[in-house]
Amino acid sequence: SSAATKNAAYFLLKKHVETGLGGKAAVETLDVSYTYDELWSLTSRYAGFLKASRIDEGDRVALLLNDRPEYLAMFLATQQIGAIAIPLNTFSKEQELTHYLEDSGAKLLITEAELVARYSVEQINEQTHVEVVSYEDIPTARMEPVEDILPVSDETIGFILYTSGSTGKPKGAIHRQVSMGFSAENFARKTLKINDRDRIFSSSKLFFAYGLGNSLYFPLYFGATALLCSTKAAPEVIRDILGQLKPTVFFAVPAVYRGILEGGGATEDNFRSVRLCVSAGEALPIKLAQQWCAATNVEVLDGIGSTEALHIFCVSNHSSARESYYGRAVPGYELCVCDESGKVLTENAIGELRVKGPTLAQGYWNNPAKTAETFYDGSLLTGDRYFANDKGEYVFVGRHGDTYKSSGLWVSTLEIEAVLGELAAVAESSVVVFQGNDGLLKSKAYVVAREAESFEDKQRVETDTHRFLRERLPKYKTPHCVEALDELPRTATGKIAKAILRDMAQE
Ligand code: 3SK
Repeated sequence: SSAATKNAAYFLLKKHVETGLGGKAAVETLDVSYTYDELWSLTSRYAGFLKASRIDEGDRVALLLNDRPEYLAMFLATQQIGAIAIPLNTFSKEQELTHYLEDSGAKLLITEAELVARYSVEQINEQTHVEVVSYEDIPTARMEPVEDILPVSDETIGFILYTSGSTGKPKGAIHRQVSMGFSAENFARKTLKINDRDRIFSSSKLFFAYGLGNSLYFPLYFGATALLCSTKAAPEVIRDILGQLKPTVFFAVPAVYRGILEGGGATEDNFRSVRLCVSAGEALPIKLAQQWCAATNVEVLDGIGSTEALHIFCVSNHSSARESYYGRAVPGYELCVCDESGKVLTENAIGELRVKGPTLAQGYWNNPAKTAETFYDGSLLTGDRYFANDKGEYVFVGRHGDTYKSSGLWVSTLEIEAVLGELAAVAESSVVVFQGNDGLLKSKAYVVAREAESFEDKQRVETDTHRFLRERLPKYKTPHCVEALDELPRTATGKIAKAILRDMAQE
């Protein structure tokens, strides 16, 4: 069945205007604030602009914007008229940008002056034939608002999120409009208890699947307030946001939690308005979760999600002492651990995690081969390695490539990283698997030393760390070597760039 109420522009925005919430703040930044009425007014004018630009149902509209209220309005305008939004990473290199635009066949790229200045628009234009418009140039005051909301069905595609796997070019995960409501109901309502009194801040940006939920469809679904920041969420910016905008729910990735802790910003006073913290993107080291909770007196939930699943499907709370990364299925999701043939494994056997749930992508845009590899029989094949324990918990052993067999026994790089977390001299670490010249898989530990300036200091940290690992771990689990770096390489979404470290480790 088709209905206008199934359209995300209705259930995230117009519904609140119709039910008397129009005067409430929908979105705030350190400089501006929009009520639900004002956000609807901007959205409907943007819908008018898209129509005037000959954007029809199913057309792709790429969004290369910093986190700002106009982003929410433009995204919702695409949904309102049945177009497909493509949020793009604002740190994209020109070649990546060209790939996203070409692969998606976007007709229009909405961007902003600051970002467009980084690229050669003529070249992009020549290669992709996309029309490039900065939001600052859209004459909203003169635009005729579109009041109607297109009726959509459960299958209507709302947006495509590009994700880089370990191999090949980034792939576009195709998501339905209704999935935003399902994720809000299952994770935001049932797990996080988000409600209309919440003020939500996410240091992860809207172009990232995690940030899109945190800053767009979670707050708007509940008539809560999204708190946005158009610049990088550096610790001093976060301090201002905490002080002035007083979030109640705080979303970040582990590197941000670590940065705030190390910069001395994780205090009860700074986080007084926050009732809940959420981490995702990569595993939150247990020690970090405990330090965070002790310093701020706010619990931090650790979620596992993926672009293909849209948001978090497995969640854990290891603020209390736990030894491993474990989680329980978010309501509405079914998890199982399978072998390569798809057979469900018994308790404690390591295999691949498969996920079923209402928010899985429909597949990858233009890529039936990768779709068939990743989506099978209604399940998402995550490539991540887990075992299920006897308490119904799923214990994370590592992402694809984080586990390997040494002397015939499974080794998880996460376990080695947890041991490294005990070393006071080590601020951060990442352990990667690589193939040695002898053809065998080995691991290498990269560490960032807390106070090591000179080459000699670093060498000492490497030797001490390796000795410590040899003492604490059986031989088959001990990394082949240790290297101290000034900092760990990171992806645009804040994850440790393991692919770069794997390349560096290759002998
Ligand atoms: O990449 C992830 O780990 C992730 C986590 C939560 C929500 C969405 C994503 C993509």
